[in-house]
Order: sequence, then C-alpha cells, then structure tokens
Amino acid sequence: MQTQQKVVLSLGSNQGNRLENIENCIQLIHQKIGLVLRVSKLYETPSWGFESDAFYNCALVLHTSFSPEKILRKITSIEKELGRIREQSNTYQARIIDIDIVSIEQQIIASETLTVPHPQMQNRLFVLLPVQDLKLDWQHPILQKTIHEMVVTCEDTSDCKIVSDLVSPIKKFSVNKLNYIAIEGNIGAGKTTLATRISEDFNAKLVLERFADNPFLPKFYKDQNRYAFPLEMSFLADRYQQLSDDLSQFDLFKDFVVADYHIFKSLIFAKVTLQEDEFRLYKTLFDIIYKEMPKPDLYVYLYQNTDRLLKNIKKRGRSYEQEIPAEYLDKINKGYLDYIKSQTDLNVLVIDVSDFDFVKKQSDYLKILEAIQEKLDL
Ligand code: PH2
Ligand code: MG
Ligand code: MG
Repeated sequence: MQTQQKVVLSLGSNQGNRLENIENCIQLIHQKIGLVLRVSKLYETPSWGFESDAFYNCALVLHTSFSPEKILRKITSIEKELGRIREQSNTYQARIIDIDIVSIEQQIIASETLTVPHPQMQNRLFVLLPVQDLKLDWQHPILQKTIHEMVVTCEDTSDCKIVSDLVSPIKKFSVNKLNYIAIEGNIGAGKTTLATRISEDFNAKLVLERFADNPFLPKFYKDQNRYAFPLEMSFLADRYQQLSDDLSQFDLFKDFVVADYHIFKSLIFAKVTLQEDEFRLYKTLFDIIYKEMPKPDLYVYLYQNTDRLLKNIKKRGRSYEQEIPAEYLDKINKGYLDYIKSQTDLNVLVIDVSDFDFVKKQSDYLKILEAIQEKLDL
C-alpha cells in the first residue's frame, strides 16, 4: 500500500532577498504540501529566456498523497504568500518566487493548467543541475532519459554556479535511528495510516496487523460472550506468528521497523472482553508468549476522544464495526492508559490527536513527528 508519491519541484527567485525567499519557500512547502525528503544545492543562474537579474535556483523532492491539481493550488498559494504578484503578460517577469512541478513519478499530465513532466526541463540547466543533486532513480516517462542523460545532451550553455548547501527539512528528524517503533491507539485512532506514512517517509519496514483475516471478529461484534475467547485466542496466535515471522526477517539492529500494533494489545482487549476465569487462562498463555517477543524501543499511543473515534469508524465504513458502542471504546482506552501507567521500562509517548487530521493537514503530521523527536532528544 504505497500511499504517497515523490514529487520533484524546481524553485527560482530573482527579486528581493533571493536566499531568504528560497529558504522560506522550502519551509512552507514542507509545512503545507508534504515532507521534504531532499534538497539540492543552491545555484546562481543567468536568467534564461528573458533579460533580467540572475536567479537563485534549487530543486527538492517531497512525499505527498495530494492530487496534482491540489499540489498546484497549494504551490500557487505559497507563491502568493511569499509576495509574488502575477501580471497579465505573455513574457517572463522578474519574480520573488516561482515554484514549478518538474515530475510526479512516472505520471504524464497534459491538462489546460498543468503539464507534467515540466515541458521545458530538458532545455534548462537551471532545472537539470539541481534535480541531478537529488540523485533520484527516475527516468523521463516520455523522453526515456535519466536526468544525467538530459544534462549531457542539453543545449543550454548558461554558466550555473553552486552558491551553497541548503538545509533539508527532514534532517531535523532522527526517528530512523530507532530500531522498532510501535504505533498504538484505540479502534479508529489512525494507527495504520500513521505507521504507513512514517515507514514511507523514513524508509522503514512496515508491519501491519492482519485484522481483516480474523473470521471471529464480525461474529464477536454480534455475540460478544460467545465469541470473545476464540477471538482473543486467534488474535494472539496470529500476532505472535506475524511478529515472530516478520521481526525475525529483519535485522533489528540495522533495519528500522514500524508496526501498527504491539502484541500487548492482545491482553488489553482480552481484559475487556473476557470473563474473569477465561481471562486467567488467557493470561497464562499470553505471559509465555510475551516473554519471547522483541520489545519496541518507542511505543506511541495515539489518544483520540470517543466522539472522533466513532466518526472515524463510520467514515471508514467496515460494516462489522458500525455497531461498536461508545462504552466499549471507553473501556479499551482505559485499558490502554492503565497499561501505559504500569509500564515503567517501556519508552512511551502519548499524543492527543483528537484535534488532528494528519491525512489532510501536513502541519498536523509534522506535529506528530516533532513530538516523537522531542521524546528522542530527552
Ligand atoms: N524561470 C523562468 C524563465 N527563466 N531563468 C533562470 N535562470 N531561472 C529560472 O528559474 C527561470 C529562468 C520561467 O519560470
Ligand atoms: Mg518557471
Ligand atoms: Mg511557474
């Protein structure tokens, strides 16, 4: 499930404080469009195609799941925010900032408002040289050429000079120094979405729970007493099997693993759903298994209030989840919080995401990464 695409942008400024314009622009893109993964060096380039002052140019690659049209709208609004005023004209104008979409993976777009890959990229060294710095594994989907091949055959002879390095916003995060991070939370809190995104952004191995395969789950929501025990047993068996398979494939000292659950959730749910005597039997087995499992070096609990959870459950529309009562969610949340309190040797971070929308709002996603980073810096 790859949810994000790599988008390459070219930035240019030849008015005002060019360095500041470029730096502010990188930050705004990172805050509003998507995680900026890599930034090229900064170049000074003679203005191409018109008489004007020299430009500062750079390129960057970011991760986003927004549509091309949405990216374009956000780019235009960032240009405006930085003070660009577009005049009605058929010729190029000097500008505080210009942001162009160079490529979106292998997509070819030819609409009235947008052409991707950028139709002039192969003719412009001020685009090709910065993009080359990004060291992407990319081929032009129409010209069938790599960036390096385009640089070699480009007829542009302008003298483009490297001015300095630019800071890549992802550098302030070091989550990838972790070995194993578990994202936890109640039903509908956004565990899978967040785990998937972090794994994509930081090149982690992703371990996702296989809830859909559990045949007892729909039955359980219809008749809790009858199906709680087989449900909890099958979850435990499945999680044990998956984690021991997946985690043994990885080298936990070398690879970085993100999971959307921690095996302990089995016990939390069992405590809520099982009768006392059933729970005692269950716990005996759980303890044996738990000893064997590798422990995450960071455990993130996404707290969300029950109202939001119910809304999220409705929105994702799994039929068997639709009748889950608020009280059940409250009990599960309390189970998690009791567990977290009792864990003194687990590295726990609780984030209240009740007011977050980390799918639609890039700044909310960044708040989560920043909270994780703060925890790591402690
Ligand atoms: N952008 C243009 C036209 N010419 N020349 C340079 N050196 N850098 C630019 O970013 C640039 C240009 C149209 O957007
Ligand atoms: Mg342009
Ligand atoms: Mg433009």
